[in-house]
Amino acid sequence: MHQEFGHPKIVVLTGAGISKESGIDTFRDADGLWSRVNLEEVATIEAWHRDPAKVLDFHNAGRAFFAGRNITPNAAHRALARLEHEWPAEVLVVTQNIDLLHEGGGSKNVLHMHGQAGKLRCMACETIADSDAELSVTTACAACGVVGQTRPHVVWFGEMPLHMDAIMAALDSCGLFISIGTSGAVYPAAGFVQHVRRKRRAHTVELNMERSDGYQTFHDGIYGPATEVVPAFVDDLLRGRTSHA
Ligand code: BJW
Repeated sequence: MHQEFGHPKIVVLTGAGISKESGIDTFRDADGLWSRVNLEEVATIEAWHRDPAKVLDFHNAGRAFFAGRNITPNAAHRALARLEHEWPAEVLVVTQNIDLLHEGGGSKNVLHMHGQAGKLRCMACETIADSDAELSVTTACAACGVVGQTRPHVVWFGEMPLHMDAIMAALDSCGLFISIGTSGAVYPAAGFVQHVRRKRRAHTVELNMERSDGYQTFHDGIYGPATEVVPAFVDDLLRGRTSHA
């Protein structure tokens, strides 16, 4: 059993909805990013090969957005940090978000499966560098000097998400899977709930503003703004007032 005195290991999958109340737009809501830009043109590996300047313009605009606002962790991020610190067994946050609000909220055990803001990667030498620099097709890699191959350290459609071995190992040993603020539209993250149910009968709960695409796969669903439902759910878990089996 992957439990510590009756407390299962927990994997929390988060998506853009958890950061919405911190001022960051989601992707697929009516006012989301994909209502304003064509994802095929800015967030696919094909787009990078076809028109890197356009992809980098999108990245630079996002970078300017973050820089111009005071974006801070909200009560949902802080509640997950509290869960990690007070739960007797391991709590891992697997986030699809590139923002660093989980870390800012105090979580230590976080994997960014779709990459991370503030990092760049060279397609020529694979060096990952901490940098928030604006990028253009004439940018040279600081490590290998190759021009035009430095890109944001994010995962586009058609690319393999990061940390998949560690994520699958955590899913295979968790007894409670919690999904927060994600539409369930993007794989492989959208398939994690089926995986944990099939593989080891973990209890599964979704917390979201509305039912996600795969809501019927979860045992339980709690709906409302993340800043309200996540702290209340964490409180209930820590006080033993909610079932995790
Ligand atoms: C609130 C709230 C509040 C609002 N409180 N909640 C055909 C079938 C199946 C799969 C495929 C297929 N063709 C291709 C694929 C694979 C493809 C895919 O899934 N496509 C689908 C669109 C069909 N996936 C990939 O290509 C991935 N790679 C891959 O699969 O590799 C192969 C592989 C195989 C086997 C194992 C492993 C790998 C890569 C996906 C890369 C995604 N990249 C992006 C962009 C990052 C770049 C950037 O940011 O610049 O990542 S896309 C975008 O979507 C971003 C997000 O992380 C991701 C998920 O979005 P998320 O977080 O769910 O946001 P939303 O907006 O969709 O939902 C927000 C939710 O919050 C909503 O439900 C709201 O209601 C809620 N909400 N306010 C609580 N206050």
